[in-house]
Amino acid sequence: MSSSTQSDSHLDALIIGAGFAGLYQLHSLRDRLGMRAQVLEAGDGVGGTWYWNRYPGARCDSESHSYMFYFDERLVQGWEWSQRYPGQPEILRYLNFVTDTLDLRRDITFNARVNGAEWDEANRLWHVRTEDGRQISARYLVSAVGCLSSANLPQIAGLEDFQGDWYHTGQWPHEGVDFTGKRVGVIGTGATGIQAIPVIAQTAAQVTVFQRTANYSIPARNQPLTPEFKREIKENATEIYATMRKATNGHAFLIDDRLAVATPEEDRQEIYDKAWEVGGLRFRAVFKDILVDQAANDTAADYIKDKIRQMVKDPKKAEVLADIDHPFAAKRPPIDTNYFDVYNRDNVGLVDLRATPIERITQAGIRTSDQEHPLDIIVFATGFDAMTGGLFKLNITGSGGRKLKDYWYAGPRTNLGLQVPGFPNLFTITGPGSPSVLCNLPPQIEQHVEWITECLKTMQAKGADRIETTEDAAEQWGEEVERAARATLLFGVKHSWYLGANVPGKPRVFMPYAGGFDRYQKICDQVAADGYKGFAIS
Ligand code: NA7
Repeated sequence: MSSSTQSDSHLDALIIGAGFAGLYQLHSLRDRLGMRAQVLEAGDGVGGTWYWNRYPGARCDSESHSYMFYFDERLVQGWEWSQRYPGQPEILRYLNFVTDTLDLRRDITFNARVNGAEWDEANRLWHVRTEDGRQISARYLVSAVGCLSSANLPQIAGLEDFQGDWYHTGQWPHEGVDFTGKRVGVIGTGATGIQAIPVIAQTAAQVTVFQRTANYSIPARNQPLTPEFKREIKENATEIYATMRKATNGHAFLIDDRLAVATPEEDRQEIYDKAWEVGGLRFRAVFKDILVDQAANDTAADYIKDKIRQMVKDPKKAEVLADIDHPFAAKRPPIDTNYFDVYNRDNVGLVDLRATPIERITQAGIRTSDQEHPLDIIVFATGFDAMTGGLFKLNITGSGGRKLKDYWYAGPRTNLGLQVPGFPNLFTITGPGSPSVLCNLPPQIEQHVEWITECLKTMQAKGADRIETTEDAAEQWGEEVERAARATLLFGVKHSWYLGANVPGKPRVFMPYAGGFDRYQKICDQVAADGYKGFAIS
């Protein structure tokens, strides 16, 4: 069914990124549609997020049996996770297993960082260049660069003066970092900092945590998987996957159909106690009003704040850690292993940046408004230029010379997070406007890859080779994304990266679709059933 002959100088499809999304997209276009498809990958191996994020304690917050592909029986039956939450090395092994099982490596070019892509209307082709000067043309371009791939290194004066070493967690050295006997400063207490700090504290002489915004965290309760559980997963794979596809957040559990505000206090306490013991993101799912009703959310928030005060023995530290200014789970809710406990160690200090902000980095360490903190190593656990940063780095120019960065100057405009007006034949897997970071990513990636594949198959059958979403459709979808966000407590958190607030100058637009993965899929299916309504195909 290939739309090109082998002698054509261009590919049918070029995919950027060899993480979960790029691997599956390659497989489905190459092996299902018979397209000549290739992946360009900046790293020297597959893995995407899990290739770059090798910081100590890097682990997935989704349960392992839901953090995998289900589209191919060989991948389900041929793989076994060792723990409830897979660590970075195990996920990287898994993605290599996927690559080899599906024989994908031969169509991936490594060490190929894309730094330009231009649409050629006359030939209906994308011309893509890499940093080292390669040029490749393809009918379709699929971005599989992920939502959190562009590291956010804050512009703090003086970093160039620092005599020690510094690292960003999202660009961690492959050989690792030896913290033994070192004085380490960690900036950031998001999901990453909360994972890394307890591990770094095990070997460092001293860890100083620089906290700007206090954060909730739920104990992960990570543990090895029993042989019985591993067997059950394989036996019940179909049901597990069905649950993931109908769940609001793509996890292998559903949100309980009860209201925190309508539950008597004693019962509510018992429900939270049990959920705290179970641990992980399931805590968020015990009441259906936690994310939409402030009073409901307060019950969860107060419960966690009390736990923090109980866990952290030093009352001053406890107060700084429990002084959380946003609703529970309205920013990305971390889960942890020994996070709050770590503050009971003698070698872990906490600096409240709200009280004593960072003034600059010096030769010797970090100077806050009240003192200098001498350091040998600074770890920036400061997150990502989320959702749009990775796409902007590709320097994409669409039809009529339209640049993605200019077109999105006021925030991303997409239809379904899958396509952008003015950028024909470009698809963005888990792009802004899709559930993306609010969803467990593998099932969301499967859904996107399958939608794109089905769409291209339909086009092949019609003999069409150009697809572009319309301005109207993107306008309407933008309204739906905002409506969905406004219906939740997430919209009100002004310093959240969901709104782009962590990157100076970034427009404040709520980027992921908060209407639920279940609802989102129905909308995507309906669009396809209506002959790709909102997309011009020719
Ligand atoms: P996040 O969630 O963006 O967290 C970054 C942290 O760094 C957060 O605590 C920030 O504080 C802090 N930060 C950022 N810039 C600064 C400056 N300039 N000074 C002090 N503190 C700062 O990133 P993560 O890597 O933890 O997690 C990202 C996702 O990766 C996560 O959701 C998982 O899906 C995996 P703030 O809250 O902005 O005040």
